[in-house]
Amino acid sequence: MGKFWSVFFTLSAVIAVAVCWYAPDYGWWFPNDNAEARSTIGKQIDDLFHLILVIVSVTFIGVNIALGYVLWTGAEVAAGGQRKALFSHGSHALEVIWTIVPAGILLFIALYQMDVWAQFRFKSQAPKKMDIIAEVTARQFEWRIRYPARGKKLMPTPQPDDIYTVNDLRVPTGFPVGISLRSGDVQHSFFVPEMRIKQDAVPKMVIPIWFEVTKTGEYDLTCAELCGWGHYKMKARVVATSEAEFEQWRVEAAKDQFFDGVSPQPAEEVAGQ
Ligand SMILES: [Cu+2]
Repeated sequence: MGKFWSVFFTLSAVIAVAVCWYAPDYGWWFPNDNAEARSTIGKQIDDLFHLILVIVSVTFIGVNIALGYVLWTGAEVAAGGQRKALFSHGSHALEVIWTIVPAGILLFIALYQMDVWAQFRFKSQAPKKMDIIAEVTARQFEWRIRYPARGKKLMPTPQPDDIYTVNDLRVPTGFPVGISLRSGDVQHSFFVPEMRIKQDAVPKMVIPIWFEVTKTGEYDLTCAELCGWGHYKMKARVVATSEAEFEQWRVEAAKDQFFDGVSPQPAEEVAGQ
């Protein structure tokens, strides 16, 4: 039986690597075709993920081969082979090595990812020319979004001509856009998997985030922080369009929102109501 487990643990490493290798072809990997991120920062985050995956894979394979070897030799001893069992009472040298090596690896990862992290999180590293296009307020269990009127800047407090949507975030593509993230109640997390953007929304804090969408399309926005019974349905969409389409949408959304049911609106739109 011992030999079975030694082969099992050694092979599990091989199978895990094979799965990682083939996963992108079968769509088991990140979202999107070819697992390609839909934001500029997303590509860098994927690179970091791959680096960590390589480190973890090498460690996993090494550990499983060692485990397989120990089980194999142990099984031979148990079966009454020539080899004698070795009793160990610990090794200082080994303990120092397996403390220093992981610590060194963690330190390396911490330093290596610093640039990407700073780009995403530090104001000084964010693009200089960037529009804050909307304020997103997470609440149990929906996303409330406030946009400034066309040609205006987003103010910290609501303005009479602001445009509102629920669970529908519109963003232009091709240049960096910013969002002010808030929470109306408990802690939530703004997560757009296709773009690899994730940021906690914390009560009483306004957290700026920015990203540059590289491809037009419709993406999922979900909550990645268990925030109550309705957490599972806290889903919205991000509609990424060209800048012209975004501006057009903003004009139409404002028109709809401020239509009082009486004042002039284009005849066909009124007829279509
Ligand atoms: Cu939530």
